[in-house]
Amino acid sequence: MGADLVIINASNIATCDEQKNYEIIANGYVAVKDGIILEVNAGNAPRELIDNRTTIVDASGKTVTPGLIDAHTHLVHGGSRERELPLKLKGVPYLEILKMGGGILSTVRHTRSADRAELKAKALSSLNQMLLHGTTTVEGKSGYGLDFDTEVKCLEVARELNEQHPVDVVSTYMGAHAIPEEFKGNTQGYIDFMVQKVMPYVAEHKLAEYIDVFCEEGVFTPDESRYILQEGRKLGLKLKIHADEIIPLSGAELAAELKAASADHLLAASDEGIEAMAKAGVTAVTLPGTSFYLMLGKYAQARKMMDAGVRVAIATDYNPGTCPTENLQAIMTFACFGMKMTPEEIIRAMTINAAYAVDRNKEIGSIEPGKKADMVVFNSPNVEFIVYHFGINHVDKVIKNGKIVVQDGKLNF
Ligand code: IZC
Ligand code: ZN
Repeated sequence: MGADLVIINASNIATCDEQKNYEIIANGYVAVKDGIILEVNAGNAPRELIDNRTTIVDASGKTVTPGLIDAHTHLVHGGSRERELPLKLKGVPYLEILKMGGGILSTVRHTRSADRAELKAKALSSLNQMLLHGTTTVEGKSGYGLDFDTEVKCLEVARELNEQHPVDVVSTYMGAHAIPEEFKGNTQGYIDFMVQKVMPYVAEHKLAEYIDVFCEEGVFTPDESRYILQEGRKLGLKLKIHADEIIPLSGAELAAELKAASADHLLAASDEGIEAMAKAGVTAVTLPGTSFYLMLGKYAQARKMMDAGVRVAIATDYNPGTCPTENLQAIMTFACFGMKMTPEEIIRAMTINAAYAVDRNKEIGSIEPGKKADMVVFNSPNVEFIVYHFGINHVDKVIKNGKIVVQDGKLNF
């Protein structure tokens, strides 16, 4: 019996296989059976892999990578924030816009007033964009409802989309994204509300796998963040933290102390925090598109983190304020020029390293026998070209669980 699908003649296959030092195979093939990778190797596919029912994908002149994993997005939300552009251009800082009731709080108003169908249609359209650009697994946070009903509604929308759409959605509860207007001046009251009312429901109904906190000046302090995350852990949620995005608050140190799965942003992370993350095995999720979009003139020190032994992932941070794009390929270019990462490092950061950030490294993130057959075929002779020729979509095909779900750059499911 042959394989279900075989990719042949691939100019380059970036396997991202850790055991094989993330090898790149020139002129190779990949065989898939029952949605799982069967074989990947250099040369021609052995004859016994192919019978008259096998789908053949000719990848001459093309590059194959694992399906991209976007490990940090704010997927479900209402509205958009392009009207804040003039303020941004005048130099009003992000945290200032938030203090004025804009920013996240503006999206909270839009999200609360949107009905379920609207939220779902918008997030569905984002998932389609992600898939078209090569993303096969995405982490999605709540955090634009803040009240019980809207948070639950957004998490339920994410769950429905996970069931209905080819892209896998890993859900995170992020009620601790801002202090809602009804709790203004009463952060502790809001924390108690989350811990007593929302988090037990979210955990009991398995609406999220992770909990995340925006640990930032004017939002949640490190002590408040620690408390919220610890309460989440007691309920069985895994931990993520928005750490040291703008003001250094020792968020990286906190992530290490709590052995969080990931610490995200990290622009202002201290050297001690980076060291501590390396020791604790916390994955750094860097978000260079956000650095660009906030006009910070500063990127996370990915090179320093890698040298210190931290596993570095890269994600979009897709959200309506600080990085309104679903396109991980665009982020590759920001990562290269902003963080001085090589194209090979960038592909790993969006595949196997990102798989660690969502605790899926045993199932996805590399092209090796036994892993899920999530792969992208790029119209590109090598990985460098994808990063170099920027602002366009290089995707030819996306394969999800062994099925071709994007064909000739178009949705096919
Ligand atoms: O909507 O501004 N940083 N959360 C923390 C965001 C950015 C998203 C937003
Ligand atoms: Zn974020």
